[in-house]
Amino acid sequence: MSQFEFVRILNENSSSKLIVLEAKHIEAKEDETNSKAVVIFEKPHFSLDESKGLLTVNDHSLQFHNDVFRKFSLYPGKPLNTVQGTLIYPATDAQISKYTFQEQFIVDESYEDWVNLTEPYIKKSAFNYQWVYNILDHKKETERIVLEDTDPESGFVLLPDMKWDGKTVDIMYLVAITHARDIQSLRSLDGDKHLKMLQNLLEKCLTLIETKYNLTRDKIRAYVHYQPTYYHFHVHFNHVKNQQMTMRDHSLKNVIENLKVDKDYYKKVSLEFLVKKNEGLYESYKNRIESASQ
Ligand code: M7G
Repeated sequence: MSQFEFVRILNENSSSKLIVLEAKHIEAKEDETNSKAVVIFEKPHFSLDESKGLLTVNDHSLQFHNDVFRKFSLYPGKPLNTVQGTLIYPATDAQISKYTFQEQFIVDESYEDWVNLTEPYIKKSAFNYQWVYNILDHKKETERIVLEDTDPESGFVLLPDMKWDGKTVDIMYLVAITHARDIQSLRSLDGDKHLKMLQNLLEKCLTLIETKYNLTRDKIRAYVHYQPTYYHFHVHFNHVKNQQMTMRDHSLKNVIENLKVDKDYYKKVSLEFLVKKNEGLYESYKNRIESASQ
């Protein structure tokens, strides 16, 4: 981190105790394009042991005292003063944009909109899926894999999401990535082709998580994002306590049920999603959004 200097705040969130900065490499030349970084600082979740340790911290100052209410600032040492840092370097403009606070709009996307506006944007953007292929090809994060089904059509790799420390079960966050490389998103799903794969993935991942993390399945949320950031099909697995539900979440169980009712369900329904003003996809829907606000 000391190789980077502050450029600007991209976002901050007081409820999740998070700040996102743009930084640049200290040795970067003025016109160098590859020198930008995104740095995320987060105050980590407290474990029971840590909170016991905090009770014994002597170094503190009293902020106020009123009747039975006292508020302190505590100054603990290691490891209780840990701050988690995530570094994305070099960061593309798209990544910087993704982490920058922006006005948001709801788009109601019909299947025709997907074909005419969204999919062309995805093709044009030529997203980089290297991290996904590195995992599927066992080139990176191999030791973090907790389950793999190697079947090229119905198989997947399950591993801790980048956002999880891999330890605190209350904030469990795993991601299952399909071996099939041609499923972009919910819109690609076809009941005839993909139902077995989805059922296989859901059942095997839930069974593994139940055993490995000692959780019952009513504590595990399995869902797909629409729109995702990465258009290679993957499923998020969270502890119900972790992560607020968002508009992007589509429960995998519901997805399976919808495809059972109609194999072309996701080629018929309209799907709502949020788009930020600084995202590439906003441009595709700009006319519609602007004319709605006039
Ligand atoms: P998404 O729904 O496409 O986008 O999910 P989101 O990031 O907006 O949720 C992709 C998921 O993959 C996210 O939960 C990321 O945290 C996770 N992820 C992204 N990268 C680059 C990595 C990585 O390199 N390793 C792992 N294990 N997870 C990643």
